[in-house]
Amino acid sequence: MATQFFPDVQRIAYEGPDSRNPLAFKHYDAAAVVAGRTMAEHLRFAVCYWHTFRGAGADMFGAPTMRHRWAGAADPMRAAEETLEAAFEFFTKLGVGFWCFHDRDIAPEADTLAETNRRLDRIAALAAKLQDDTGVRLLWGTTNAFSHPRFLAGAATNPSPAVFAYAASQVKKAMELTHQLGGAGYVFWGGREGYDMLLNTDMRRETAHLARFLHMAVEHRKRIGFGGALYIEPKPHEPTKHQYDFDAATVHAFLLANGLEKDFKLNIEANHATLARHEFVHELEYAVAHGLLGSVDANRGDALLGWDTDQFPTDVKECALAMHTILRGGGFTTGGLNFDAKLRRQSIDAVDLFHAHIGAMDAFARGLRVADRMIADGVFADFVKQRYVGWDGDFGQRIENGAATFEEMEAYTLKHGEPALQSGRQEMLENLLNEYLYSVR
Ligand code: XUL
Ligand code: CO
Repeated sequence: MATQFFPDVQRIAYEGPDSRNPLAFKHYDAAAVVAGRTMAEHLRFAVCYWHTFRGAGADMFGAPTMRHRWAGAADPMRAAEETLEAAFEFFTKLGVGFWCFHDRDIAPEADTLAETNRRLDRIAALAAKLQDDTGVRLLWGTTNAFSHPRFLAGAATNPSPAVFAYAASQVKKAMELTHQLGGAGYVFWGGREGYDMLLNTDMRRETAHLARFLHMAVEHRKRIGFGGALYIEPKPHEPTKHQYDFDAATVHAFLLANGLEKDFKLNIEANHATLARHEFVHELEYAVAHGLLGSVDANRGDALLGWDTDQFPTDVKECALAMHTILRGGGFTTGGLNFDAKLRRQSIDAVDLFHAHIGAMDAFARGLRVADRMIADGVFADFVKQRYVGWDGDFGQRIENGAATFEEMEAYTLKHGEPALQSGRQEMLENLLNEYLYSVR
């Protein structure tokens, strides 16, 4: 591919931990084998199209600060094509295996649905060609049913069935394109599926409509033979005051209540977890515990700002704990680590996009190595096993298997008296984690 949009950057190489080259990997060595798989296979990095190529630094208080070379064409379709070409040049130079998009990121919306879909077909044909040329694959596709004013009161949960129908038409098309491009998954993030006030909202009806919408999506997936996974991405609030897909546990309950639990897995986003006042690893652990881990939107928030800042993940400890849970859950199958993250408003150069992704990939590569050592040594797992050892005996097993009664519990307690206490050893384990974090290179 001719270098056009990032002429100053060559393919990013792995140079090892002693390198001081900001445009090289210090830890991410795609072909290095960790626990039987290459780093590339474990981490399945994806670049997101929306922030990386369509974001330009605008915030609630100010205009865009970045002038992207690829966004300058006067004809919006030409600009869309150039953006896609720039994106594939970037994916290739960075050395990521995957990308993710929303329908409205890749092709500008036209005046009618029919014309919008024609534009999407034209861009998807170019995407298919660029995928073939580069070997970069689609991790997942999704629909933007939250930016256009028609979605001011939500999409599937809108008070109007006409808006529900519009959103369904969009998902239909975006899922078909994802299928056509060989996508490994399809994401549902309920952009405005929630409410701003309850006095104007029929919550029971709205959530029932959301379930119906998802059932219709499952039926369409079967009809077109799309074999990719379907994911729901929880988020507690923002843009609405309350989003129905609040967190992993809320979505799980919703899926179970509506007979959808076999058809959906979760796309866990770090910054959405923290907005729900959970640690990122809590959401992952919940998903793994219930067989729901699908994919991850890898980013981070800012503890002092408290909104969805979508920063690039650079906290090695957070990445290590995340990988510790992901690896113990068997690792990714269809999913991966999608950088749903954007540059800070003052990072205005194209090279900043490389710095951001290189740092994030290195942070996860270090996290992977740390997690692998933690698991291989077995110290944390042994501690947990020992902590629950009482449950492995006859008495504990009778309870776990459902054979025991409250009468038996009372008889046991009367006989054995006060239970022995044991320390949870939190500080010892925190110290140990630091040893793993700072001794592994
Ligand atoms: C919004 C968010 C979305 C989804 C896809 O907070 O995370 O970008 O990942 O719609
Ligand atoms: Co996301």
